Parts: sequence; structure tokens; C-alpha cells
Amino acid sequence: MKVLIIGAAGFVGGYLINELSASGWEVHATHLPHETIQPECFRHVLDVLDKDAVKSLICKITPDIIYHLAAQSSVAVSWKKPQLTAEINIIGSINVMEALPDNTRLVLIGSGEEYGFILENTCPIKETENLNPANIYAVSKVCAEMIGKIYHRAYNRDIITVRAFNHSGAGQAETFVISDFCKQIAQIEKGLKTPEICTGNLSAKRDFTDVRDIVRAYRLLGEKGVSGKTYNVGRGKAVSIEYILNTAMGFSEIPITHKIDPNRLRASDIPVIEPDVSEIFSDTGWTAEIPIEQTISDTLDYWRENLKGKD
Ligand code: A2R
Repeated sequence: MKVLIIGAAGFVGGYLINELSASGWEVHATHLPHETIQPECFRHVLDVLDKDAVKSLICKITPDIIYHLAAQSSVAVSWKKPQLTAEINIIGSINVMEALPDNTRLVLIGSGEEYGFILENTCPIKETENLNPANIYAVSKVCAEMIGKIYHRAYNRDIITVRAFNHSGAGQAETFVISDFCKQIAQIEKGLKTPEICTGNLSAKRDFTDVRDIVRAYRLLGEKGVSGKTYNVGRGKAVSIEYILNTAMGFSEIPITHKIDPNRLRASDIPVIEPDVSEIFSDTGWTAEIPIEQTISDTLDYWRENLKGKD
């Protein structure tokens, strides 16, 4: 199996390269000129906004499967740079779909953010639930997904769309909650910070999955997913941010307290977000296996090893 991962220099890309290489696949991966890709693979420089370059790379490689990860993936940045977010996430995806050969499968990675404002009684959320996106990042992902459906229906393209819920692990940016807490604990253990973790809303419940499970789901969807379908990818069991905090603090080498930082509270926080994951299970047999406690412990170890003096 020959595979092309577009946008592989980010958090998920490295894990996906390792997962697919371990299955014996020939892995080609793209990055922007200023980025690097660590794991072993065939590397290519590509900006998804350069539609001619996208087409010529896909023609040259002729992959069996393309995973499209390239994105402006930050909700916060999407408020500040809406045009850029729409361009990369929508036009970039169209460039890939326009270049998609008849017999190549495209796995288009979207987000659980697409559901947006969710009533508690709609959890666990099924793929058929209405989308009510609440930010520009989410809208851009809904758009890309809907355009993917059109290329599937109108041009018979082999496209699978994914709504990935919160995923975490070693190497993730500290703008995500597990990485944020673990980095603060590592800083405290090293004496770089007072023994107090700053948090936002602790009662919100979110569905966390280890990134290694997520990329295994992507591999299985590439192999066994049904063309034209959309899949939720997540654990299917939300836990409170308070549980994440207490678990992380439990791994600390020294006693730590916590305080709510008003700057970390969000204007409108949805109380519970939890996906129904029966579709992916019935089509691929995938279910999350790595306990969240393991993810937290591994992320803390990552920060213990990777804190720079200036952090
Ligand atoms: O923004 P950068 O410099 O970190 O680069 C990101 C890259 N990227 C692009 N690649 C090609 N052409 C572009 N015009 C372009 N703009 C940005 O895509 C980054 O290296 C990669 C996306 O990786 P992350 O931001 O780390 O996202 P992550 O966590 O790997 O998520 C993968 C996918 C994304 O589509 C998310 O929206 C979705 O999973 O949840």
C-alpha cells in the first residue's frame, strides 16, 4: 500500500507516519518549507494552496490512499485569521479533491468541533446529528467535509470524512488541556514555577483519546472505511477536566494545588461533548484502547524530558 500524508509535520503527522510504516506501507509525507518531519519516510515540500504543485505531486506518487491533515488547526487563530483559516482548510482541501485520481482514496480529517453547540441530551452524538459550528475553524471543517460529500456524489470520488474528537499525547502543543497541565507540573517539579496549576472551567466534560489510538483509527478507516461515509473518532466516554487535572496532579513528584485563572475561562463552554462511536466500530472494529491515565503519564514524561530552561 502506498500512502501520501499531506500536512505531516504537525502533531498527528509523525504518529500517523509511524503507524502506517509499522504496517509495512510505503509512506510519503509533505511538509511546508519551514517544517521538518522526523520519522523515516519519503519527504516532499508542499503548500496545499499551490494547486498545480498538489496535482503534480499526487500524479507523481499515485498513492492508494491520501490522508489530508494540512490545516490551520487552531480555534483561537481562526478568530484572528479567518481568511487564512478558510483558505487553508477549504481551498486547500478543494485543491486535493480536484487532484484526486479515480482510484485513490481520500481520508479527509475534520473535527468534533463541527457539531458545535450541543445539548446534553444529544450525547452521545451520532454522525447524523445536526451540525451547529460555533467558530470559524469548525465552519471551515464543515465546509471541507460537505465539499468532500459533493466530490463523492457528483464525481464518484472515494472519500471518507472523519470527525476527530479531542486527542492528546506526547509532543502536543501546550494550548491543549492535557499538555498544558503536564507542562505546568513539569515546570513545578523543576522549580521553574510556584506549586500551583492554573486552570479554566473544571466541570466541562470532553472525550479524550490517545493520539496513538487515533492514528490506528485513521489507518483502519483507510483500509476498511466505507466510501462516502462520515465517522466520529473518539473514545465515546467523556471525562471532566477536573478528572484530567486530578490524574495529572497524582503523577506529580511534589504536592501541587490549583487555582482557576479567569483568563482561561471561555465565554460559552458546552458542558458535555461525547461522540457515539458505533459506526467506526461496526465498519472497522476500532475502539480506543490506551487508558487516558497512560496518555497523561506519557505526556508528563515528555514535558519532563523536553522542558527548555526558558520554559
Ligand atoms: O501551521 P503550521 O506551520 O504548523 O503547519 C501546519 C500544516 N499547514 C499546511 N500544510 C501545507 N500547506 C499549507 N498551506 C499549510 N498550512 C498549515 O498542516 C501543520 O504542520 C499541519 C497540521 O498540523 P497541526 O496543526 O499540528 O494539526 P494536528 O494536530 O496534526 O491535526 C491534524 C488534523 C488537522 O486537519 C486538524 O484540524 C484535525 O486533524 O483535527
